[in-house]
Amino acid sequence: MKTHFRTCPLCESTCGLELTVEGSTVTRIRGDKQDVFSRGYFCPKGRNLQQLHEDPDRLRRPRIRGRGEVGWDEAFDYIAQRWGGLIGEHGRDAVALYFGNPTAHAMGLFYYTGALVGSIGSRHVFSANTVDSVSKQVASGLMFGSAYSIAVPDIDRSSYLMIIGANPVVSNGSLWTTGGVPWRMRDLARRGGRIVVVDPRRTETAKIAHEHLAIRPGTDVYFLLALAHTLFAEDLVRVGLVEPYLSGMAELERFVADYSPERVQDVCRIPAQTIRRLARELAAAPAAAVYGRNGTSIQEFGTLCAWVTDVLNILTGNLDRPGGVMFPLPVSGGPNTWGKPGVGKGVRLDGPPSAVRGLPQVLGEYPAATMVDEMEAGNIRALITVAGNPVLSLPGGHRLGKALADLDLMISVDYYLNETSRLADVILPPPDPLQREHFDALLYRMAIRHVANYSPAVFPLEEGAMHEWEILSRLCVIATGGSATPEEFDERLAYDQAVRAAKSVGGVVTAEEVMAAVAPRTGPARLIDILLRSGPYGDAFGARPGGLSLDLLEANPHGLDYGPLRERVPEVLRTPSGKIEMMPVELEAELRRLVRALDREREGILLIGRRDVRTNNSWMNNLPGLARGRKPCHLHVHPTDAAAHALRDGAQVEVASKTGRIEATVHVTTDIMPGVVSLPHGWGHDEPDTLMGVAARDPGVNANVLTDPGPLDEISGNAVLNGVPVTLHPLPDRRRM
Ligand SMILES: Nc1nc2c(c(=O)[nH]1)N[C@H]1C(S)=C(S)[C@@H](COP(=O)(O)OP(=O)(O)OC[C@H]3O[C@@H](n4cnc5c(=O)[nH]c(N)nc54)[C@H](O)[C@@H]3O)O[C@H]1N2
Ligand SMILES: Nc1nc2c(c(=O)[nH]1)N[C@H]1C(S)=C(S)[C@@H](COP(=O)(O)OP(=O)(O)OC[C@H]3O[C@@H](n4cnc5c(=O)[nH]c(N)nc54)[C@H](O)[C@@H]3O)O[C@H]1N2
Ligand code: SF4
Ligand SMILES: [Mo]
Repeated sequence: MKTHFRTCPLCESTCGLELTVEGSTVTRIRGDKQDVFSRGYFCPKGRNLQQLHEDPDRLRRPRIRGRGEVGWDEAFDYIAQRWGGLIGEHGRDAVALYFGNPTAHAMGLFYYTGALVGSIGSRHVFSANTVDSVSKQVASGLMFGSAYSIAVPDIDRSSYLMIIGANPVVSNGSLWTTGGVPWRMRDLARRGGRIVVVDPRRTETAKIAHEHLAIRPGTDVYFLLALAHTLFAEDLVRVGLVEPYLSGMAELERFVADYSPERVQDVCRIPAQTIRRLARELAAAPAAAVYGRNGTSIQEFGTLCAWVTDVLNILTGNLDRPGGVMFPLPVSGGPNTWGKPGVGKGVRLDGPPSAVRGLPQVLGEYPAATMVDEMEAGNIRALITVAGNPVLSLPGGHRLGKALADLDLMISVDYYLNETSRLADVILPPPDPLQREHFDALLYRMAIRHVANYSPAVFPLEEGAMHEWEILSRLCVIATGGSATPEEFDERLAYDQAVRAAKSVGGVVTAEEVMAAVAPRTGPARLIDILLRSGPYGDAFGARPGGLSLDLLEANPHGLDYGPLRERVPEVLRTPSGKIEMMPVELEAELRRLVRALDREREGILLIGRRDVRTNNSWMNNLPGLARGRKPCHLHVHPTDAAAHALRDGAQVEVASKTGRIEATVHVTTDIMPGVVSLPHGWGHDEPDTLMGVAARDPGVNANVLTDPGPLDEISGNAVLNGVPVTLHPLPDRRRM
């Protein structure tokens, strides 16, 4: 019997887990009480991690459509044979890449997907980020200069938390790495702090908050602007120490002057006096944070919501203040620790336009919503998906399914034969999380303490398995037409990083010395070691003895904690002006769009999403331990709307939108506000030729049949998946037929 400690890789919370292992079996998983960050907190997904390891449906060998399971060499030979002809005939841009959410959670994916983009050389790069966070990243990029300059609520020292369009009690936090947000919220309340939730649904988070305000979907930006308006109107603006670094205050004040609480109250459905009271509370709190996520990110005005959220944090003196929102100084570095402090190039929002809709590449990617347009037009002939399930995740998923079936070549790097990978010519399955090392390089950039934790693999690779970084390296080798081995490829990647690391530690070592210092490590662990040692707490490859290195982390299985967040303005800024841009000129067109939309007709029923503590987007529905006790994929409807449509609890309903229709079971509840219905995404496990037996027993329906790839948060290209107009039509009750 052996005990292993490791960080859970399933969501952004990065909880420490304690695994009891007997032979090749995990007999128990619980929270690691000694974990420096999560201190024992964990959730049902982490508890069932071993079921992923054991899942008989999880693919262990590559598959070629029509041939079934094959060896790795046969799979890569097949790809190599098809590749040359395809690129020769149609060029590199005919290949698209789609990276899913788990690429943010695995070292082998995080680093080697970048290499894949470079090796393939196609401009058609897509990811789940454009149905998720890109709007927030664009706003942060414009204001602070880098897409990863995300100011996170310093919850442990806060006295007031306003959560708008997020459900962290279920999601465990997003763009906000907390190591257990529910217990930190409870601590905040116990200290006498206040939590306010603004959400169309009385969520699990709203239920533990002091106050819940139901808001009409898609109108958040007006509500937030009215808060800003009140701060100016009532002379409550106190920006604090960031004052010398602010630009655009006068223009901002002029703009928000038009958005009085009285002007927006009917639009948002929140009374003017409540908005005024909230503004006063925010201003009066010793330390407060306004935090928004998916409800405000994946909607029509996602970028503007994120912008005005941070504007409020600035106006109340809470940006860069303990207990307000702060910028982490991440252990493995990031765009706001690299390069010259205090100034930078900002972010690029005007990459080359897409062919069909003329949408610009933003932060190096096109909106995933438009991938289907380019496929239908024949501009994309091949697709590589890595850790993604776009058929269930992207708007108009069913239309995408048809387009995928018509591609000349499709490759999926994935665990499962699911709704997307069933359409692939080749599936390349990676080893499960327990067979690989783990380090959250990306998520620590948004963590509320300066923590670091490294987890070696629990089990060796299963026979016949291949490391994910090696799978991606072999694809890179094929794409570059090179004769290099994956090991040589990895060597080059590490050397490039060593060159940058040598520079960033101020030339005390050469790249060759960096490579020697991190030997004999290879693969992602070597890349992490280079980043850690050249990072803000690193040992600079020996020049700063006692500093951080992977060796040091291996000796500390519960992680290391370098303390709470610290003030970082102005050094954190990477804007060309060296200022915090409160009124970025790039937002002009969006602000005009916002002004036009204010007087729009706002009747009818709007669809929003929902998450469950026992699901993880589309992909963990095959684990029996999570299927048990999971809330079903039902449509939540308010009693008023149910009565108006002659719907009873348990009835069948047809939900129709501009793009499609689905049938669902109704759950009547006062937890949802009138005029809004909610359906979770990531369901619809009844497609033919999939291999997910447990998920198929309770398949649910694909909510993204109803969402529309057309409308976008225009500046960022973020999809609009919340606030989708739908109609309801009762169906005959199947159970009684
Ligand atoms: N258990 C579980 N955890 C997860 C995931 C999961 O699938 N399951 N997914 C992970 C991923 S990929 C992410 S990105 C995060 C997301 O993390 P969160 O954003 O915290 O999670 P959501 O449940 O999407 O929360 C969005 C909230 O916005 C509300 N909402 C919808 N439309 C609007 C609107 O127009 N205005 C306002 N104010 N609110 C609105 C919804 O009712 C919902 O409560 O969660 C992560 N964690
Ligand atoms: N209507 C609606 N749609 C939404 C959302 C919403 O709130 N409402 N949320 C959006 C959000 S926030 C997100 S992030 C996207 C998610 O969109 P996607 O990332 O496309 O979908 P996932 O369901 O996360 O699928 C992950 C895939 O990766 C595989 N996988 C898991 N781990 C690994 C791994 O380590 N390696 C490899 N190679 N494969 C792995 C799984 O089997 C699965 O096929 O969905 C978006 N779609
Ligand atoms: S909250 Fe997230 S990181 Fe923690 S155990 Fe659950 S899935 Fe894993
Ligand atoms: Mo996400």
